[in-house]
Parts: sequence; structure tokens; C-alpha cells
Amino acid sequence: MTDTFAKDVLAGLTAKNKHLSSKYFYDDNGSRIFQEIMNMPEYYLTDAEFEILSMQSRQIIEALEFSQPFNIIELGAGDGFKTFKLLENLVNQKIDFKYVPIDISQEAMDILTKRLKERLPDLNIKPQVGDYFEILKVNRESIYPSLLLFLGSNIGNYQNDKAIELLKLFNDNMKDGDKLLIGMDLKKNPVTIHNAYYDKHGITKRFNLNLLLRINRELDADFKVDDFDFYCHYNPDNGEVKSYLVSLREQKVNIKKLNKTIDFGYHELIWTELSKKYSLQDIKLLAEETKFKLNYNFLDCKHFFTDSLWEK
Ligand code: AVI
Repeated sequence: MTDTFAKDVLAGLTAKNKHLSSKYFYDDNGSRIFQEIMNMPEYYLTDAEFEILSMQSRQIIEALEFSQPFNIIELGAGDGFKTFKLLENLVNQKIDFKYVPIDISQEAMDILTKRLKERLPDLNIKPQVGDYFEILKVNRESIYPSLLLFLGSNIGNYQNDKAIELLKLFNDNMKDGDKLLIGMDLKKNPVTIHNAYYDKHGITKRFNLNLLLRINRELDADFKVDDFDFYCHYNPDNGEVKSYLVSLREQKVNIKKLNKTIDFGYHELIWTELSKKYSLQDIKLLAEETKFKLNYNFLDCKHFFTDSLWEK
């Protein structure tokens, strides 16, 4: 990771418009801050998706129309436990399925497996650590149907062309009739979205600044985090929340491992994250463009979020 991390940081900070990828937010400290974000009342996404998966699990299972046994493969499961209610419902109904959570973090997989085994001793769980696509390739050979889970609006962190590429890759690695349940945050009152990301407690600011601390630690840099601020903006016209770090003065930052000094102008921005919001029409078009059939949108009661069921 460090090699690609170094390369990406160098490319991003020497670009005309500086940028860093939000995929690098999630070191151990960043993952802990993200848990704090998910616990904030303003960050409605977590509660909305939890409501869908707990209140509508029966309808979701029925909509799969799968013969048994089948597989549930969760991409980027983390240790978040968000799928618990869905799994609990399946286990209680004595449905024959195998749960395959996939994540790059061994630690996250160990925690998730331990917690699930304690609470659902009858669950057939086969955790996998590694690259999604290597594992999905193996799944293609399975004689059983599969449901892929890509929850939490993770797709919203990809720029449109990358999101299309990723969804097409999912599609290529699925069998005809396999399903994808994909979590997507919906367009809504811009004030609600603004408050979820520009939070008054400054937790999202800490989440962003942690990336500079990570560069200091892993690439031997001398970012002074007090000399940077956080800004984010929701554009209701295109559904994009864009997050930035802002240099509070003209300054130089030395990154020893890159052998590079980076100049920052007064108020210069580093773009750190895209969090895209969708209309139901946007979702239909995205499914069509990536060769899926959209079967059903499972919405929460406020219509803030959807777990959208797609079929190959
Ligand atoms: C992980 N991802 C879907 C989150 C989001 O809402 O874009 C990450 C996040 N960034 C700021 N707050 C939460």
C-alpha cells in the first residue's frame, strides 16, 4: 500500500489542482473517526440504511427469488455490523445460505467474525481478506446463486467514470440471475446533506486532517495540521458533496520520503472527497449503463436513502 500511497500523494500534490484520494482516509485512526461520524445524529445515512435492512429484510429476501442454498457476498464489510439484521432474519427463518464478508483489513474481518459467531452461532460464515475481484472470480464458478452487497453509499465516493468501471467489473464477475444490493444516498433537502458533512462538532474536519497526519507518519512529511482548515460544499444541481482541505497561509511542506517540497498558496485547496447523491432516475440510468436490470428500490421512511436491488 505504501508504494501506491506514495505515488498517489506525489501525483495529487503536484497536480495543478491539488487532490488526495479519500480511499486513504481509512488508516486505523481514520477508521475510528469514521465510526464517530456514523454515530453523529447529523450523519443520517447510517440510521437510514440500518432502518431499511432491519425493517425490510423479509421483503428483500423475497425479492431475491433465489433457490437455496445461495451466497451473500459483502464487499467492504468492515467491522460495521450493518448487515446483522438481514443475516439474523435469514438465520431465524432457517434459510440455507453462506455469508462471505470481504475486506482488505484482517483486523476488521476478525472482529466481525467473532461478533457474528457470538450472536448468530448457526450462521455459515466464510470471511475473506483481500482484493474484491480475485474473490469474485472464484464466485463465478459457484453453482449457487449469489447476492452481492455493496452498502453504505460507498459507490458515491467514486467519480462517475470510475463508478461505471467498478459496477461493470462487478457485473463481469457475476452469473446471470445473480443480484446486487447497492446502498445509495438520495438527493434531498440540501440543508440536511450540508449538515451531515459540514458537521458542527468538527468530526468530519478531523477525518480529513487525519490524512495529513498519515502522510506525516508514513511519508515522513511535516504538515502542520493547524495551518489547514476544512471546507465542504453540496451542489444540488449535480448531487455532489465535495470536500477540501484549505491552506490557511502560504507555506512549504517537505515530504522526505518523496524527496519533494510542496508549495501551498494562501487559501489553496486540496480536494479530498466526492460523496455523490442520486435521484431515483440517476440510479435507473446507472443500472442500465452498467448492464443491470433494476428490480426494486428499498427506501427508508424519510426517503433519504435506498438499498437498490439490481439483477444481472
Ligand atoms: C464511506 N462514505 C460513503 C462516506 C460518505 O458519506 O461519503 C465517507 C464520509 N465522508 C465524510 N463523512 C462520511
